[in-house]
Amino acid sequence: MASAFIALGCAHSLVAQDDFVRNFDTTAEGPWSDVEGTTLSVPLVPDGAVAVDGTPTESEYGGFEGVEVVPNINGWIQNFPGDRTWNDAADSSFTFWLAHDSTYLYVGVDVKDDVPNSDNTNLEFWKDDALEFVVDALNNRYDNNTDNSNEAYGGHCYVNLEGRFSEWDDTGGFIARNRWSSFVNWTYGMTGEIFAQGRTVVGGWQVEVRFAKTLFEDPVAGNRLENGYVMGFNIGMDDDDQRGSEGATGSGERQRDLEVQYWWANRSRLIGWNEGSAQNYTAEQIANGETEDDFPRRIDPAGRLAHGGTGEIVLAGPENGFEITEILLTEGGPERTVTLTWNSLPDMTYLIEAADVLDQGAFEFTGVPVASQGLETTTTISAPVGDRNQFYRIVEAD
Ligand SMILES: [Ca+2]
Ligand SMILES: [Ca+2]
Ligand SMILES: [Ca+2]
Ligand SMILES: [Ca+2]
Repeated sequence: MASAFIALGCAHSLVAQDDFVRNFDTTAEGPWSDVEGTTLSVPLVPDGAVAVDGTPTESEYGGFEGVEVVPNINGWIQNFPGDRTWNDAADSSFTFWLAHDSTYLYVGVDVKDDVPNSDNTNLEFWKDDALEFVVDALNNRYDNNTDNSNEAYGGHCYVNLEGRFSEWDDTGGFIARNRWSSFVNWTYGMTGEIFAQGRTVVGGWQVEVRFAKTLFEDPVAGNRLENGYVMGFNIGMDDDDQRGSEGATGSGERQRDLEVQYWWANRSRLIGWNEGSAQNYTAEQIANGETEDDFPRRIDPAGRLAHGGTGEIVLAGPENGFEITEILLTEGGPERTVTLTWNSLPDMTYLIEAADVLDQGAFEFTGVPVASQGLETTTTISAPVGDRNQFYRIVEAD
């Protein structure tokens, strides 16, 4: 009786997961639309520290804490194809790491996937096991479609599980279509502006991608990917489990090769906000959020490829390291307080420690742990009264 009951339970949960990806509310807010949760600080690492060899290690990526994306936990699920299907994290989920050096932006990805497969051509890598990227290089957050906006810098592209690039003609060695960083005369390869290396591993596959910063730097705008520059960035996943009819090796039991497509970020965006409407506003008006009154803001299920749906990455500079940036002593009444501000990482918890003398062994925890408030965190604690020194240090708790 016990084993029959367990078998029934398993069958039921498989059906439930398929229902979940088909009934997923593509307009709902969630971790994918949380602004703080979809803002990541990208560590600056020494030139050449990342080996693009298909094996991402945490140390290569400057201690960046890998971001895991799972469809039913925090990934936004595309409402296509109609018979989309997903079982569990072992069927498809991924963890990604980001880092940059003086020349390149790096993305390392570890993918859980039960059936690694790529049997379509570069232009159709979305029908294979592939990563998708959307880059909003100037972070204008337009409500556009990067499949037809032919971005001058950035845009939409795919990298398959072998590390091959959607916009490149592997045979001819030239750009296959001009919709990705179309103002840049880029090449793909070990010495090119784009290079990636992938390999299958037990339970899935791993890829590392290297993008030259020049792909995203507009000489007219003068943006440089350094020292805290903020850029729109999104990463998505396509799963082909060799059961479709579109590639060379599928079994044909499904019509589509694509079983599920999901994204790390899909933020709400100003519907209709585009290059044309931006000309009616000054940079100051945009910065002050005056556009919020003139355009409705929501998540657009059909707009997953828009700039406005992307998350944001902050290209940390050497001065964006972990340090206390401000100390403020407030006196008055019987109480004295000190307000500390420091550069923080999202999702981190911090401990404030204090000492009477500047001696590493003298520091003691002052009280309650402080949850990160994003890329900058501030907290106020009581300070000792009287004419004496007090030293503070901030410690990462996890
Ligand atoms: Ca590596
Ligand atoms: Ca799979
Ligand atoms: Ca395929
Ligand atoms: Ca697969």
